[in-house]
Amino acid sequence: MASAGGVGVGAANPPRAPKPLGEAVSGAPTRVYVGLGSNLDDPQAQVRRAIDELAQLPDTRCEAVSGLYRTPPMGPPGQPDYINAVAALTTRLHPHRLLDELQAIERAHDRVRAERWGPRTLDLDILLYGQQVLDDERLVVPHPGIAARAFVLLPLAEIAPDLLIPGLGAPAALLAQVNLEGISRL
Ligand code: A4P
Ligand code: MG
Repeated sequence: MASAGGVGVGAANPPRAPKPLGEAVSGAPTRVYVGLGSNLDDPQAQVRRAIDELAQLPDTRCEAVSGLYRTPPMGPPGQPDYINAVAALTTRLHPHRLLDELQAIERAHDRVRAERWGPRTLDLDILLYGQQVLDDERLVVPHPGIAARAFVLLPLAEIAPDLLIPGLGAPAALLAQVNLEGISRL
């Protein structure tokens, strides 16, 4: 998949000069998993567009993307089914800078923050940032919902079944403990 991370080669597409490492950029490329979800305004198109946008993030390369899954909503009743997917990225962006970029993508999809777990055009969650464990006012990683949510575990297990989730184990093992009812892969 296309990368904006300066990996292009050849005269027509010379590598970008490396950006200076500042506070907002971490030194080491880190494998990150991002969960995508949408249940408004053509959710499939929202998710597909967001996958392209993730691949364009600075200092970031998209390594793998799961299939798209139709999933029953968790949260307030009466909302449409969701489309969910997971993307594996390699990024040099610091976790908070990555969150800023993800929230900018959400805003570009006209995401309105109304009620918790309410319907949305696009939700982007940092599921994992390497093996880091973070817990501050803006960011909790691994994402606290991972272990209990089939709509996260199924696409995650598809692209990284044996991944070690700090404190939790592997997606494939966690998957055995959640309810997969009503979920279909598109
Ligand atoms: N935040 C903290 N940790 C993270 C993280 N690891 N990744 C903070 C992203 N954001 C993180 O998020 C609220 C705040 O969480 C952010 O400002 C960020 O600083 P939000 O997206 O504004 O609010 P929300 O999404 O309504 O709340 P929450 O608790 O994050 O919900 P979730 O966990 O994102 O779940 N049903 C199905 N089938 N599929 C879905 O994808 N998604 C949700 C939302 C509900 N039901 C769903 C699905
Ligand atoms: Mg969220």
